[in-house]
Amino acid sequence: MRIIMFFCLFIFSSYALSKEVVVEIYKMKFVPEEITIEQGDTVVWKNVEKRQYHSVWFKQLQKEEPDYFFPDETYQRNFNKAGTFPYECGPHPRMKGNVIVTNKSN
Ligand SMILES: [Cu+2]
Repeated sequence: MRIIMFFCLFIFSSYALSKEVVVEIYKMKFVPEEITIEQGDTVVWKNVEKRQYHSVWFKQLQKEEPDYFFPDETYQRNFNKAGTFPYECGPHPRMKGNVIVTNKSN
């Protein structure tokens, strides 16, 4: 019984340690353009434009452009590997951003 409790605690604590970080998309920009997160964290892009759609395209990681998302919609991605991941907006290649994923500090 005690072992099961420890196991549950372990799962719960590792879950609680991974964060969700929000990047807003506003006036044709990713805000902030560059973010630093830890391995395992999730980035949520939130479109807060009035009417403009966008996409979040990691060209190095995926060949095909993902679906556009519209105001009040979100797009999210989990980062399990450390590294630097540049991305851009499919319909607006001038819009660029960067996700820096650091090793999990224990
Ligand atoms: Cu865009």
